[in-house]
Amino acid sequence: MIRTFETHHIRFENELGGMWTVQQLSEDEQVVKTVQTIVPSCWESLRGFENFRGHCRYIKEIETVAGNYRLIFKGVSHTADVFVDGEKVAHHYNAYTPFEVLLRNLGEGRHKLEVIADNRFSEASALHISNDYRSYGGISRPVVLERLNEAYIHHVHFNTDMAENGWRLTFKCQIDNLADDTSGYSLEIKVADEEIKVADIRFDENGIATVQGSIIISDVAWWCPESPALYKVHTVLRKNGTAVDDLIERIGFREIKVSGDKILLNGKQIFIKGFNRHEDFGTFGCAVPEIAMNTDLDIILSTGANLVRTSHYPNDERFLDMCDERGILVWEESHARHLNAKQMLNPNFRKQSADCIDEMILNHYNHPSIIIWGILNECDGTDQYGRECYKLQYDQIKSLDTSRPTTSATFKYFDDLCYDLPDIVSVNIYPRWYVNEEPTAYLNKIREHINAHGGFGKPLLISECGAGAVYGNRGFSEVKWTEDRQAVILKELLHKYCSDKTLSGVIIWQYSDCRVDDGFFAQRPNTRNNKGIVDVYRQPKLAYYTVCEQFKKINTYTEGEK
Ligand code: ADA
Repeated sequence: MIRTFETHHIRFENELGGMWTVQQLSEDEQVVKTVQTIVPSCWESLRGFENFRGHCRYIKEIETVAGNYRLIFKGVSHTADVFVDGEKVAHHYNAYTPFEVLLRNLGEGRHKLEVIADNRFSEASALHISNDYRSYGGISRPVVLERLNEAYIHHVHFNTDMAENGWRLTFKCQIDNLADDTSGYSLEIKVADEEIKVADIRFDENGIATVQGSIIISDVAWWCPESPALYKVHTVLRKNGTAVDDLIERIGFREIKVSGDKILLNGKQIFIKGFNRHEDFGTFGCAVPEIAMNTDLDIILSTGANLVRTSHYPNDERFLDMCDERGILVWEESHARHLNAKQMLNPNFRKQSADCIDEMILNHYNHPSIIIWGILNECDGTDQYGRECYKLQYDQIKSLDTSRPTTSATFKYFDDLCYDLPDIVSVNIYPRWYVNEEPTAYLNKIREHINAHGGFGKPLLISECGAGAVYGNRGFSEVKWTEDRQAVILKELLHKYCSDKTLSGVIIWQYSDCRVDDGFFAQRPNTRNNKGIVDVYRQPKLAYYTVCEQFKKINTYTEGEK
C-alpha cells in the first residue's frame, strides 16, 4: 500500500514491492551473502542480518514501456545510492523522508534497479548516530514507479482557515513540464462540490509553474478528534482540454492556533494527552507492518490519548494517513535526538537537518492530524551557535508553513537560550525516575526559569515524562524496572500533570518499548528502551491500565479559562 487512499485516476503508478534480491556487502564491496526479501522491510528481520551494521545492495528487475518515469522512495535507511541499468541516478541521506528521481525517456523493456542501502555511522551521517533508538538498515518504506506525461502535478498543498461564512481553502500547486511545448495547459481542482478552474498556465524557464488561489467553502464538516471528517481533493491537469495528469490529496477542515498560553483547535482550547512513539515493532524494526500501525492506533486511542509525537523523526505517511482517519493529533518532528554541541558542529549537520525539514513539510503538508512541527529533540541550545541552529530551523519551517505552531523538547531547562524562539515551549522531565523530585515542585522550578527567560505567556507542554519497566518483571518490592513501579510513577505523574490547568498537555515517554543501538546496551536492559507501556510486541504492562485510568478522566477540550 502506497497510501490508505487512491491518489491517481489518470497517472499510472505501481508499487515496486514483492521480492527483491539482497546482497550483504563487506567493507571492500565483496558480496558476503545473497538472499531474497520482501520490500519494504529492514534487513534486521533476515536471519544472519539481525545485528548487521553496514551496507547492502538491493536488486530488482522492472519492465516498462518507453516514457518518462518518476521513482519515489518513501524511506531507505539510512543512506541510499540508486542505480538504473548500472548508472547512478540518485543519492539520499536520512531514513525518514521520501526522495524521488526522474527517469526521462526510459526505453521499453527490462531495466535493472539497484539500491545500495547503508546504515553505518560516520562523520558523513550527522543525524543517524548511535542512539537511544536503532538506525535500522534497508528499504524500509514503499518504492513507487510512476509513468508521467510531458507535464505533471509535482505536488499541491492546501490550507484551511476558519472564515466568517465558512472555511477559506487556499491552494498552492507546482506543475513540472518535461517538454518544450508549454502551451494549452489548464488546471481544475474539485473538492466538496466546489470546482476551481485555472486556465492558461505559464511555466518559467525551468519548466515549472506555480498556481495558487483560494475559495470560501461553507457547507463542510470539520476535522476534529471526535469527528475526523476528510475530503478528497482531485486536481486534474489538462492540455488543450484533454486530461493528462491528476493527483488526489486528502484534507480536513481544521484550524490550529496558539493564543496566549493556549493551544486552540478550531477555536477551542485543547489539552494534549499523548504518547511518544518510535517506529519500531519487534523483529520488523522500523518497517512497521501496516496492520501493526493501525493496531497501535487502536491501543493508543483505547487509553484516551489524543496525540502521538513522532519521536524523533518524520513518520511513514501511511501511519499519518491513519492518524488523519482516526482523529489522532500529531506532533511531527524533524530528525534529531540528543545531539551535543560537538555533534551539531558536524559539517553535514545543517544541510542534513535542512533537507529533512524540507522533505518532511513538502510531503506531509496536507495531513490535518499534524498540528505541530517539532525540531532538535534535546539538542544543544545553550550557546550562541546552538541558538543560531534552532533559529535557522524555526525560520525554515515558518518559510514553508505558517499554519502550524512550532516547538522543540529541551532537557537543559536552566541553560537553554531558545525559549523565545518557538510558539510552544516543551520540556522532557523525568521526576521519580532519573531524579527523585516531587513532580509538581520540580515542574514549577523549571517553569519559573522558562517564564523569566523568554517563554512567559506561551503554551507549556510536558513532551516527555515516564519510567521504565521490563515486560513481565513484577514484584512486591516495586523496585525500578518492575512493571509495578512504572505504574506507580505514571499514576502520580499523570494525576498531577493532567490536573495542572497551566499546562497545555502531557506526552508520555513512551508508547512501546523499542530497540536501541548497541552503544546504549549498558543502560538499556535487553538493548531496548523499556519505558513503553506496552512491550515491543504490544503486550500491555501494568502501566497501560494506569494510563487508561488517568487519561480517561481528562477531556481533550479544556472548559473555561486556565
Ligand atoms: C530523552 C529522549 C528520549 C529517550 C528518553 C529516555 O528524553 O528524548 O529519546 O532517550 O530520554 O528514555 O531516557
